[in-house]
Amino acid sequence: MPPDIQPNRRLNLNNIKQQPQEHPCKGKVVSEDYVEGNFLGLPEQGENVDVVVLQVPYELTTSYGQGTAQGPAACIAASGQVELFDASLGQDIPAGANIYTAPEWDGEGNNLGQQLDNISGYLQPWYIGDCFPMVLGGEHGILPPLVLAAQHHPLVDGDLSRLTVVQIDAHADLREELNGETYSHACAAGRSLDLGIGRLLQVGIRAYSKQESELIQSDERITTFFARDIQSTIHGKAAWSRWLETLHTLTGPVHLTIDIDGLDGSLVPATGTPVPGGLSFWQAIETIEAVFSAPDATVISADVNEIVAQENTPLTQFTAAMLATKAIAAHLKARTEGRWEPHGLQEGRNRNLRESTFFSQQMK
Ligand SMILES: [Mn+2]
Repeated sequence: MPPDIQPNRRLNLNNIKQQPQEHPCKGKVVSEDYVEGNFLGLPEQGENVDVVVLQVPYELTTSYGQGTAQGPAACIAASGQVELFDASLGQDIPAGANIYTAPEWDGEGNNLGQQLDNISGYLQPWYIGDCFPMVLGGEHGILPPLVLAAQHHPLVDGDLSRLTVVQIDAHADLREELNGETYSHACAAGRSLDLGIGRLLQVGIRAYSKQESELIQSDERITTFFARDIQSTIHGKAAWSRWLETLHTLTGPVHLTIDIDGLDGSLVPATGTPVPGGLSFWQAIETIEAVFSAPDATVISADVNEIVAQENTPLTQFTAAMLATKAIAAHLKARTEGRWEPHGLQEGRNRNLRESTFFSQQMK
């Protein structure tokens, strides 16, 4: 494809690690301030942090595919290709905000419990309410340590029953254990319920066990919109409207967790367990926009997980980068419309890891 019909490209997709290219149409460098290693290539602006991009390259229990440990970095590299203009926001990201890409989680911990504690300790300093954490994973097993960190958010205030988790996923992630591991990514939502979250809303679910099906029926904290229903050729539109209406009625603090395998497998072929029959890209976007625009809820954080670096084409990591960008744009819109306000004083960039022994204790 000749370069002169790619006017929107900020970086060449096939050379995402290279320096910014000359813009083929306008004859100038359009991203001269592009910073490699930063989400969207955005330069840093001062000490205050409005949105923090946190990377958790965690992979311990992925059952089928491999490679989630490289996912966050691949997603950040691919984000250089994402347009900064968001039509719903009506302006370019960062829209006056400071988006800070923090150093990635260092992977420390000699066993599963210590690693989960370390993830929680890495995330917790960003959950004091002065900024919006956008977490890139890493396998879905990061969700319980994230929820543990989120209890320190002022709107949760130590009472996780106030927190709603909205989950885009192919899998219910409600298993008691997988291959003997109770903190497997296949148990991420179940362990979050065990931690005490008040409500779990799931969409895109199409791979689940009998036991998970029974739990969905019996546990009134769980509301599940199955992929089969929302994609039905006859009743799909009505089911999709009900999903969006359900999101509109959200109240209190909300965390949005996006397992990219919730999207149709054709969009994210490199993720650990791609599954056919999932959400379209626009259904994922509509879900993100609906969660962030719920009038009585505050989205305190979001994650995009199970990202794997796809070779030959960056489709998987690029799709993940677009979802994370949409979440950031939707957060910035919520700020401008008064649905998100900072709590407490701005603490800047240098935040010390918090000690956690919760998961180590659980596994004793
Ligand atoms: Mn999952």
